[in-house]
This record gives sequence, C-alpha cells and structure tokens, in this order.
Amino acid sequence: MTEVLTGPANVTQERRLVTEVPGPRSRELLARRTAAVASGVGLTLPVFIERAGGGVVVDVDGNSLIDLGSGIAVVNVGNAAPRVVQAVQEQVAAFTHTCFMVTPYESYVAVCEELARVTPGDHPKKSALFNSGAEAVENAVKIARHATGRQAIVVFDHAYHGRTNLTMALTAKNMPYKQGFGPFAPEVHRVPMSYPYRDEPGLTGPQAAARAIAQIEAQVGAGNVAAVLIEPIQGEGGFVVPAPGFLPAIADWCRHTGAVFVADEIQTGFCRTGDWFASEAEGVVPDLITTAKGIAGGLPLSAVTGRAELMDAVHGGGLGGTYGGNPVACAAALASIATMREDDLPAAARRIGDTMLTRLRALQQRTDVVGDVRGRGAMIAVELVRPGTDEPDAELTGRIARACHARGVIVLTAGTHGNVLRFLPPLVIGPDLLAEALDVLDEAFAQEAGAR
Ligand code: PLZ
Repeated sequence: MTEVLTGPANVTQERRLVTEVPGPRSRELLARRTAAVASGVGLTLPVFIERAGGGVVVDVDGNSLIDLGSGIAVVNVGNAAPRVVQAVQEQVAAFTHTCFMVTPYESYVAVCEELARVTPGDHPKKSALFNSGAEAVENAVKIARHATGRQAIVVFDHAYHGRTNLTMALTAKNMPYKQGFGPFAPEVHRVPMSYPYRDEPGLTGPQAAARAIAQIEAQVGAGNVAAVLIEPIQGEGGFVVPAPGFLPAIADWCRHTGAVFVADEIQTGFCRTGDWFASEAEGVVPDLITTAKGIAGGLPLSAVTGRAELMDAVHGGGLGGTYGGNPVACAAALASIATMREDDLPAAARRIGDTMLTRLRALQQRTDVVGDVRGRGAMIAVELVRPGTDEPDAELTGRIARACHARGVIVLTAGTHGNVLRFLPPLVIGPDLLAEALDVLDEAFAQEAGAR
C-alpha cells in the first residue's frame, strides 16, 4: 500500500469496502439526485465521491474503489495529480478569467506551443482552444469547410464524436445519443469502419479502406469532401482497432483528393494508447487533430491542432467562445503535459497494456463468452458474445460490470450493441492495484459466466 499525495488529501492505494455498494450516504444522495437532477443525465455507478488519487476513488461512505475508468479517459495523470493541483491553486488565486479574446494571457499560448510539440508531424502547426470534446470536433469541421470550400463530412460506423447538434449527426449510435433529438445536421456521410472481429475474415486494412473509399466516391464524390473524421481507435463505439494499413490508406486518399484528414484523439490522446497519440502507431500525420479529456487532468479544456495554413484559413473572429482556453484549465494542461513527459506516461500505458492483454487473453481461454480481446496501451476492451456465436450479449456485459462495481472496481461499458467492457485506468495506477482489479474481473466472470 503506497500513499499518494493528492492536493489536500492522502489517498491510500487500496480497494477497501466498509459498506455495501452503494452505502447509506450514497443512497441518501442518490435520492436527492433523483429528485433534483434531470433523469436524462446517465449514471454508471451510484456512489458519490469524496476524494480520489492515483488509481483509487473514495466514496462518501468511506469505500475505496479501484478506478478502471479515469472519468472516461480524463485523469490520465491520476486524479487530483499533485502538479496539477498546485498549478490550479496558483492560477486560481492569481486570476480566474479574462476571456482570451478580450485580454490574452501566456498560458493559452504555452498550451498551443506544447500541442505543436507533442502532436504528430513536424510541420508548422497552430491550435485553438475550447471547452469540451464536442466543441473541438465542431470547430474542426468549421475549419475544414472554410479551408476547402467544401461541405461534406465523412464519418464511420460506430463513431462517437459528441452530443451537440452537429456532433450527434457525426455520432453513429441512435440510443441513447440521438433518439428523438433530430433533425440532424446535413452533409454528414457514414461509411464502413475496419472492424477486424466483425469484418469478413482476412479483410486487410487496405481492403477495408478501399471499401470505405469506394462508397465515398460513389455516394458523395471525392471533390465534395471537406473532411474525413475518424477516431484512430474508436472509444464509445467499443475500442474498435482498425486493421493495420486502414488509417494510412484513408489518410493517403485524403492527401490525394484534397480532403482534410481529421483524427479525433479525444479519447485516445495524451499517452493513453502507449504513444502520445494513437495516430503515431502507424506513422499517420493528421491534418487536424482534436483533443480534450486527458489534456488537462480533469479540468475542462479541448483543442483543435493542425497545419498552420488550414488553421489560419478562417477569418479573424471566426473561432472562439467566452471560456475557451480558460486560464485555470490551461494551467492544469501545462502541469498535466509536464507530468506525462517527466514521468514517461506513454511507457506506463504500454506496461498497463501488456499486463491487461496477458490476463484478459488468459481469461478468454477459460470462458466461451469473450469473443474478442483488443486495444492498445491503457485502452483495452473485451467484447462479450453468446457462447459459440458472435451475437452481442449486452445483458451479460451489464451483469459483469455490476458485479465488478459491487466488489469495488469501476469498469465502463461501450459498443454500438452495448456488449463491450472497456478499461481505461489512470496511467499512474500501481501494478498491485491493477492486478487486484483483474482478479476481481476474473471473479465477476466466474460468477456471471461460469469462467473456470
Ligand atoms: N470524441 C472520441 O470519446 C467523449 C462521452 C460520454 P465531450 N466521450 C465520452 C457521454 O456519454 O457523453 C468524446 C469522445 C470522442 C468526442 C467526444 C466528446 O467529448 O467532452 O464529451 O464533448
């Protein structure tokens, strides 16, 4: 058990349940939540959190849970990471807001300089900062349309890009994201993703790309495409890792036809997959890249970064927002990026991935409900199916997730069919805690699916 200093509180790195989950205080707060919070706001696990650090969150009943979710891939550097806490405290005491478009400050510029350094490619780059992932994606589309004078945006099956009106149109899954919320934005065209587990056996990455490209050329027309927008590894869609060669072939097609290749690295970014960005694994250099989540260790910040000539295509005043690049969020981002660099968090993600893939492949041998184990670095998932088939089993997926929650391990689900268990631990999680979380997962599979 190691102590991790996290801002004001020490959080012991252990799993420890002192009540049932949720405990009595969480249940009280849940009743207040139900009365006061709109029921459209989702809920994975009804424990209310009091403090968190490293790989652990502590609830209001004193239960310590192991965190395999990182608040959906946000606290890559750990929750309330010491350097982030200190930078935020200093900034918040100095000034909280001026609006960068009214009177600027250095930290916004410094975040853009860092983004130029850490994102793929050594060409001249510029950035603009926003608040949420969806807002970054919307702005990438604005920039690509302005720079190309074209309108069509190509996205993929199983894609997730957000919940605003334009990004709902870009997102694939109807329930819960789109049902009843239309009409959606026009000029969005969806083509098949490379999904090795579900594609016909042997379909290569370049072949899957040719399938998508043939559809774009036939149904949209190459000369009309402003941007092709893709998650290098899909997040909410179920951690779908395209076959090797798929991303480079799509990026090449964009280069030849003048479409802007936009990598949505909001979930894959900032060391999550064992590189700073997932595009790097195949040497893909996006024209534009959207980031959020891991960028600022839990404070709301997002960015569009890309080729300087594209970013500068938009007229002065065409990009912005009151809070975009808030100084407190920028301070957190600079501290998070420094932490990732100094503590070599890409290497930490690779170690997590090695451990998880070994353990989950062993689990797959002991049960007939794990159809696929996949992912990269600290972004790993298992896809659950009915025994002996490839039919998605969302019900079992939910039961296993709840069994983990009841034992004090936070896991998330994903996938168009809701049958993917996904794991996104903070990159600072200790090896013992990670091993214990995987023991708990084994128990949950034994209980719910009879794994040996
Ligand atoms: N692009 C690739 O993963 C956010 C969504 C959770 P925001 N994913 C978590 C939920 O149910 O709302 C995401 C993403 C990718 C864009 C987004 C959107 O980022 O910060 O949630 O707007």
